[in-house]
Amino acid sequence: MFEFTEHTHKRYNPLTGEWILVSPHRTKRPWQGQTEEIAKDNMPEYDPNCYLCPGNSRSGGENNPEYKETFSFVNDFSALVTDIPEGDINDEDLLVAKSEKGFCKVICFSPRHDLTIAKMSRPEVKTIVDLWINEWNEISKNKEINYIQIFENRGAMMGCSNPHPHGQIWANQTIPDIPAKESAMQKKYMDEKCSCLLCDYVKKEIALNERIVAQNDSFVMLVPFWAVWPYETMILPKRHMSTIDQMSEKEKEDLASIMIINGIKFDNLFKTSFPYSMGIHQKPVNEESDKEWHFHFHYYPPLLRSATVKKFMVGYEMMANPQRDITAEQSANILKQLPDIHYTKNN
Ligand code: H2U
Ligand code: ZN
Repeated sequence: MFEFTEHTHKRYNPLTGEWILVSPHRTKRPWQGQTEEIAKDNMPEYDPNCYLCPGNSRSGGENNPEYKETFSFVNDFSALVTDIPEGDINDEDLLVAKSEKGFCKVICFSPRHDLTIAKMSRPEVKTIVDLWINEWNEISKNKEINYIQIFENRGAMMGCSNPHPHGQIWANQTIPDIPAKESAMQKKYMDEKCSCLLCDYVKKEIALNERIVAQNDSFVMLVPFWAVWPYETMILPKRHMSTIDQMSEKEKEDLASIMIINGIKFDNLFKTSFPYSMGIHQKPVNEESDKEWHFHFHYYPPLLRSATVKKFMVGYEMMANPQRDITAEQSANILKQLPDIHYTKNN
C-alpha cells in the first residue's frame, strides 16, 4: 500500500505548475556538513551604528527622521530606477535583453532596533500592514509600474544586511516570472472551473485540517501541500481579495495577529530568531485580474534540523526538481504543537 508518510512521491504546485519530490524515508540520514552561526539575540533597543535606527545617517548621506512607528525611503542602492533610457536588443532570438524601469524602497518596521515581528504587539504589526497598504496605493497610481513586490529578508542566513526590523518593496515595469506564473495558473483555473484556485484551496485545507497551523476569523496559516522548504508556510485570507488594500480594519488586525503567530512558531521551533524570506503576492497593478487573483503571503525559511543546520538547494534541486524529506503534514503538525508564546518570554 502506498503511504505518503513512507514512500517517495511527487507533489504538484497548482500555483506555479511545478512539481516537488518528497522522500520521507530520508529524514534519518546523518549530517556532517556545514553548520551556521547562531543569530545573536541580545540586541540593543537603539544602535548608533545602524543605518535604519531613527535619527541616524544612511550611507547615501541622508538622515532618518526620529520616526515613532514605521518609516519608508527610496533604497539608496536601488536595483531598479526610473530614470533610464528605453532600449532592447534581439540578436536572432539568442541574445535578448530589454531595459527595465522601476524603483525600490526600504521599509523600517519599527523604531526599535531589537524587535522582530515575532516580538511585536498586534498594534505595532498593524502599523506595518497600514504602511504596506499606503505604499501599495501610492505606487499603483504610477502607470509605468505593473507589479509591486513587498518582501522581507530576515536574518543574516538569508542575506539580510541589518538586524533592524525592515522589509523592502521593489516595483517594476514588467511582471516578474514567479508572479507571472501564479497569475497564469490562477487564470487557467478560473477559466476552467469558474472558481478561484486559492478560495477552493483554502476551503479544502480547512475541511481536511491536516496542514493548518493556525487560523482566525479572516486568515489561515498553513504548510502548503507542495511546500519545498522544510517549514515553508503560507498565510491566506479566507475571503477572496486580490490586493491588500481590500482588507477591512478587522482583517488588517487579524492579519497582524497571524503574522505574529507565524513568527512566534518559527522562533520557538529551534529556540532561535528564525531566518526566512517572506513576500506578498498580489494582483499585478493596472490589470483586470481581480476575479482570479487571491493575495497571499509565502514564508520560505531555510532551517532544516536545528538553529545551525539549514537545507541546501543544490545538486538535484538545482538540476532537476526541488526535493524535501519531512512531509508538509509532519512540518505542519510540529509547528501546530508549538506554543503561541515566544520562547524568550518564558525565561
Ligand atoms: P536587506 O533587506 O537585504 O537587509 O537590504 C536592506 C537594503 O537597505 C539594501 O537593499 C539598503 C540596501 O541597498 N540600504 C539603504 O538604502 N541605505 C543605507 O544606508 C544602507 C542600506
Ligand atoms: Zn537599528
